[in-house]
Amino acid sequence: MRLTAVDLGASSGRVMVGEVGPGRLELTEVNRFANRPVQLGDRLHWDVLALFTGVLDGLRAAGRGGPVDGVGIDSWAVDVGLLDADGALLGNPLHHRDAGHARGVDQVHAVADADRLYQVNGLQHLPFTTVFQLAARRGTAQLTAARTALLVPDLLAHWLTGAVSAEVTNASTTGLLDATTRQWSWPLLDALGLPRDLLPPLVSPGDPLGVLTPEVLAQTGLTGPVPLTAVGSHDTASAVVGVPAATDRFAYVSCGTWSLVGVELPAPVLTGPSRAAGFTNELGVDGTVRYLRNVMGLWLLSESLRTWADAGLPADLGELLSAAARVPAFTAVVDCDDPRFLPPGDMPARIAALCAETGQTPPQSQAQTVRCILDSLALAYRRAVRTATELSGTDVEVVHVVGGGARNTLLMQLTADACGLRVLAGPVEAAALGNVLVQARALGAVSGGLAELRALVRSTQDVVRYEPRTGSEVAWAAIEARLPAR
Ligand code: ADP
Ligand code: LRH
Repeated sequence: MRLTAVDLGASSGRVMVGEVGPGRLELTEVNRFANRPVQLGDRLHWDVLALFTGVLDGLRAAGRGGPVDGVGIDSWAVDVGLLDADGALLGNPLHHRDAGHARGVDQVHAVADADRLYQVNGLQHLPFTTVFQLAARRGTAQLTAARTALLVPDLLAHWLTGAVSAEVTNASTTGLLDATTRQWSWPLLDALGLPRDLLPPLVSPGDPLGVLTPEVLAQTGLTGPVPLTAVGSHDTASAVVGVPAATDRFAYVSCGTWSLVGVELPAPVLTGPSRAAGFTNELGVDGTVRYLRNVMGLWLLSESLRTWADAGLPADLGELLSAAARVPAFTAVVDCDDPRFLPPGDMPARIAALCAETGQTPPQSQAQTVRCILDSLALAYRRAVRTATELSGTDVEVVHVVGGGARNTLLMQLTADACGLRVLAGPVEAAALGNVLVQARALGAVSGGLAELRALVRSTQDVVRYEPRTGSEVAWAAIEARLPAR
């Protein structure tokens, strides 16, 4: 079966063709396009129509290579497009890095304090979670006119097929889904004064969403009917499906612009210590719980590169990573999750400021800045993996790293050293693989549970192994003691 995965990340969108069958999983990229946020006045937006164009271009390219048997869409979480009563998009979706969302936090906490909210939605406090975004926009002309809020993959699915739905893995990131019942939390919505029908009916990965509209078929040159299947539409949910685990005892780092670090569980952990440690209970494919922590991730690095490029300084990723491998470790480490890193801006300056604040000598060169980022990320992964296992009462023997960051050999070795565990790095395109696998299973090309899907990934995709180096635990314990846990 020849299936198309649309996978939209914060840094790029990609359309991939997956050829899937028993013992077969081959992925080919047919379109990749930049995903560039647009600052308009004081608000930061996604250019969702440019992304839709990238999707159409990708579908057209997919069709040039052969028949397209199906499509699935996943993207980053949290952000929504608002539709009016005629189904028209009310402005571009706001980016979660927009500073204005935080205004909603107090409004939500006025109806459900942080403890209560965690009991309901089980999410790490992040100031941009959809519930805060919507609360901050109450009373605006836009939200008043809105009849439907669609998460980004659901919005694209709507434009491709007409379907109006909310796929549940991504719905679980909104803060409006009850982590226990896995249904929309009407009491929370009512307390916030948000209309219930703003939220569309929930669907699950594997559910059929419809077929591409005649307009889309005409625009892409595809021959219908082409079914769109709900996948783990949250990119992290699809990425976790694409983890090539051979055991249940694994932790994962979905390592892209964000790093999502955690374990897979059958049920949520909604305890006070879990909330205090900033752990989230998002839903995974097949009813699993993704018990994880959002770590600021390679955003620190990509924004540093952008800052340097704008200043006319060298900004080649490969060269800077090689240089970072040559500078001494642990010159300085920062708390990657400091909220000051969230918005776009001058990361090297912010890193230097944080080093000074914590009594450390700030990095003196670009290579030292990169090294500081990578050491700090590995430290954050160590803490998140250990805390996830402690709080969930699980035990892990290996850390799987998927996403673009799996290409970063220095970061992978540091992660193995910091966690004191074997790291298996790859596949880079785990989200697209998880996307096509869930489609393939729904359409009958493969069968089995997550273990069988992962076995197929394992037998077909390249993975690189990193072992912790002798003596690293002493060094990492010392470095951990230097920075208090958040
Ligand atoms: P997203 O899905 O959030 O857009 P990706 O999974 O595509 O993110 O990962 C992007 C990140 O992967 C980049 O910020 C970069 O740090 C890292 N990356 C990509 N290619 C390489 C490479 N060749 N070497 C090292 N790191 C890489
Ligand atoms: C990663 C991701 C992450 C969310 C963030 C908004 O791409 O989906 O899981 O928290 O984007």
